Amino acid sequence: MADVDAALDAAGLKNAKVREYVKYWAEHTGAAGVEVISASDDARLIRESLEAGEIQPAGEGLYYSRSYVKDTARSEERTIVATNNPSDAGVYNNWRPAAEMRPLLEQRMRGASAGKTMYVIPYLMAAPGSPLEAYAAGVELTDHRTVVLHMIRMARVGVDYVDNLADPNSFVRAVHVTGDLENLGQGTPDDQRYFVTVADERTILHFGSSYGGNALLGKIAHGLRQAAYDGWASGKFLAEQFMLLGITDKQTGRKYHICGGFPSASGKTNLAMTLAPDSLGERYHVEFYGDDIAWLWVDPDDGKLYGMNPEFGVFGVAKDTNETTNPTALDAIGPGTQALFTNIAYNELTHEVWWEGKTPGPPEDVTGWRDWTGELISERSDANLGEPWAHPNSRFTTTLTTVPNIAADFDSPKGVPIDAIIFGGRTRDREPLIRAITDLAEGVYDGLTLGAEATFAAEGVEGQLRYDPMSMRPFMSYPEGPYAAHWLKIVGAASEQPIFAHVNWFQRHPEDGHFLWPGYRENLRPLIWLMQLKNGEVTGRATPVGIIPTADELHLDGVDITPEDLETILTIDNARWQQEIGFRAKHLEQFPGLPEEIWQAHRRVAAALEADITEPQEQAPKMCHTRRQKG
Ligand code: OXD
Ligand code: MN
Repeated sequence: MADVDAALDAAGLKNAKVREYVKYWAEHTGAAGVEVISASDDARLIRESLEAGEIQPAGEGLYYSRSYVKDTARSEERTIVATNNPSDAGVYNNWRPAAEMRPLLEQRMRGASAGKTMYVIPYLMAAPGSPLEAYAAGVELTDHRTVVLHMIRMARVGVDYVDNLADPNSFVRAVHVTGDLENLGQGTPDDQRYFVTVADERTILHFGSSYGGNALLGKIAHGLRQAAYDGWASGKFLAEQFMLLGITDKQTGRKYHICGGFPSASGKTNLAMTLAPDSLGERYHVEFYGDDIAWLWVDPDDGKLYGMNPEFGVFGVAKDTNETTNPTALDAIGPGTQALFTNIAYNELTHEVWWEGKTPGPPEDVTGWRDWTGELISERSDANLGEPWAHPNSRFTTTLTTVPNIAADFDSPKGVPIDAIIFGGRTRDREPLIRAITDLAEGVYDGLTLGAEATFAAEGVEGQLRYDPMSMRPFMSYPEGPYAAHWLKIVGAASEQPIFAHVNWFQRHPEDGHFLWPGYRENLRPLIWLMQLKNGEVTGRATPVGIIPTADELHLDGVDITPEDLETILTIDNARWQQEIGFRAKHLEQFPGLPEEIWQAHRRVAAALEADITEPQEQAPKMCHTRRQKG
């Protein structure tokens, strides 16, 4: 039996509420010992993990780990938001009564950490001094040392973050118990895993995984689900799965901040870490704030909308990260950064790492290389030769400060004023390069109807999106109607309204399928146009679904694009849009209590499209023709 008091005393942890919580769970899970963690413990924990074989060296100051083969991603089906109020049930939050889930999780966790150390990780999901600090403190308890290493990179970790709380009880209780991974029936009808946020009790209970968002509880469970619920319940803020970047115009000295949501596989991390294209580098400097989460609020003193990234690190998808797609990320996981890799391919002789898309092909000499499951590549059977070396959801974990263009004020407690909120899916047709929206309700409507193409045909109707409102579908913690109302209320309170925009880097040629826009660093150009539009320096062209740049308003020097492709991505395909409006109506009808402003926005856009179709030749001669052929 662990001597909890001795461990807490040794760490100088005084908060009586935290001590009570740790004692309860140490006893309940049967942990053999308790250890309180601060970020300064990292080097020691790394040494211990290397000695125990839990991680392996991957070059100077770099480390590699593998997770259990059936534990490689978040599980949406096993993730639940529980509260004491049935009216908190939404379409996406998988709501269950707290009175049902708490006992179930307690039962799963009873004695389940026997023989293991319980690590106590006090953390803060904010810069200290943030106006949202009261919602940011938490204490994760975990029985997995690699999870501790990840949390130290992803959150601000230390005893002081919970010892000086204005209200000693106002920390999120985040309990992570790994369980017997080999006997949990992952993905079967007898699945034992549960990932539960008891939102109105500010308690997170995750059982049955040691991977990513299932186990690093500061990130998604607290930073998104719990924080979104707290932001709504307090009426004070929004917590969204958004990236956040800054653009400085060196000529005028003005700095802009843009945040926004992208469903997975739509290039959010690459955009967050982008650099200015060479030809614009003299004038514009881009800074990185965050790639995954933003909390947004209005400062009552100046009436501006502010945003901040509550995380302290990046948990990025490794696949396809390379010098073209994301050179900044490669620097952030280079020698000496203390980055941790999970589930990529590893060479046990040279300690090199590799993932699909890092280089055009895998290393030619396969000596020493093992795939993410630990199999030697040289021993693969013929049937397995074509299998990926890295898991598609393999990751790198590194702190924000390793990112070369991290913003100088990333740690500012005040946050940064938000100029624009953008949404972007992966859409092969219909969505232009960028369309700006100046009306709040239309902007929120656009976020609610965000989606990405279904990844395989069986999942959906041709041309129909898998909707992912605000890119929050897996993280919604309260019902969608009140969620939309809360958006209107928070952003509506700002005296200076942000501009909204929808972007799409992924439109393809209907015949040969090539991407019409080169993407990556060039994506800065439409964002610069958006800032110029907000400043009244350009006017764009009004369409039923927003304002689109004219070709000469975009700074296109050095961009490899044909005039035809450019015209296509700066045009509205009215027929496809009218079809989309039908899909949208069905999507929104699922959400009871959706504010009337959202329905009015929907009807306004629908009516504008109908009015517009009477003049298709003027609107988009080429585009309409091509798309109709496609059917
Ligand atoms: C996610 C993540 O799962 O950011 O969305 O890890
Ligand atoms: Mn994410």
